[in-house]
Amino acid sequence: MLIKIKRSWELPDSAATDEAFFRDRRRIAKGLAAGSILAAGFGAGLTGGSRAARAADDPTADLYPVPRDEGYQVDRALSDESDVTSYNNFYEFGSHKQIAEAAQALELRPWQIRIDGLVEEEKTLDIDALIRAMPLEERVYRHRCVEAWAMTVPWTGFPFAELVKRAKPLSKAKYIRMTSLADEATMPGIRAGWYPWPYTEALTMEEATNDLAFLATGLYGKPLPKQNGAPLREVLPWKYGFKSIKSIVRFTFTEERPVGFWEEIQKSEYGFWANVNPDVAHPRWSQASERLLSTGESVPTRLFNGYGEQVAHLYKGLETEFGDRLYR
Ligand SMILES: Nc1nc2c(c(=O)[nH]1)N[C@H]1C(S)=C(S)[C@@H](COP(=O)(O)O)O[C@H]1N2
Ligand SMILES: [Mo]
Repeated sequence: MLIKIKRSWELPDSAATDEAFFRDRRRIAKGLAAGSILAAGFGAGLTGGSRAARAADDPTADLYPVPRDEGYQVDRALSDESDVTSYNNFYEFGSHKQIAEAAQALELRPWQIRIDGLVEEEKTLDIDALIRAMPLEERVYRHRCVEAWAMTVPWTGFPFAELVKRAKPLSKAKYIRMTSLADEATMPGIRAGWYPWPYTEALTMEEATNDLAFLATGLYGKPLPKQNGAPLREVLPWKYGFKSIKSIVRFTFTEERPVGFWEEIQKSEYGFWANVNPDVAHPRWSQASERLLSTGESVPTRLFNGYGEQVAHLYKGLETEFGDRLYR
């Protein structure tokens, strides 16, 4: 069993806020003030309230809702919030869709994000300072799971490129690997499973800095629910859903292409690229159509999930090298 208990991002040198990372002084001041109030609140909660009561108080809740960027509208109706928050894939809490209740055990604070590997300076960031420093916006995106269900969701978050810029990667960095929290105490999937935890995913620097690549902190104008990958998850709308890794604790810049969780489990079914393509079947089912959450309607799947104009250029010429591996 491959279980990772030690969290390598929990370093003694972890500073609450890294000023060099957050250049905007005004935002830093706001973040720190809120942080101190939060610290006081947590202290009171520990002696008084239940864990559930404390979890309900998201320290970034005051930031929501944020204005929608109308440049990212799509031509189909939003899925119902109640479906998006109750039909989930989050294997850390179970290998079925009804994990929302179990996921409430996830402890969201304190939460730190480790940035390491091929960067000018490795860092550990406090999630609240990070979220407050980023330019938040709302984007409506299509989501297509490799299992052939799909949804349409208004995410709140910030461009992945904003994080990459501040991380100051070295020129030899070619890929970014992301790692989810793997906490035996709160995640039954990790205690019970033989999966290669922690969940990891990776993408190229060009993909991560593409305009569509998004890091979500919220959904439907509120902080991200735990079951949807709070406090920080990736959203890559042109790729199958398993690439959109949840509850991220670490971003590692690398020269070698990392092998993700699903690729390690079954390479022939879940490849590194995993770009949505209706013409390349999964070895066990067709990818030609998808079933929409909420309406149950079946609609044709689109190449790059309908985002070809923005991302097709990233894969020019790679067909000869990777063939249909680009699409599963
Ligand atoms: N850490 C982690 N991230 C994950 C998963 C997971 O099991 N664990 N499942 C993936 C899959 S297969 C999909 S379709 C989406 C589902 O996101 P949702 O539950 O918010 O709809 O999360 C992705 N990110
Ligand atoms: Mo998925």
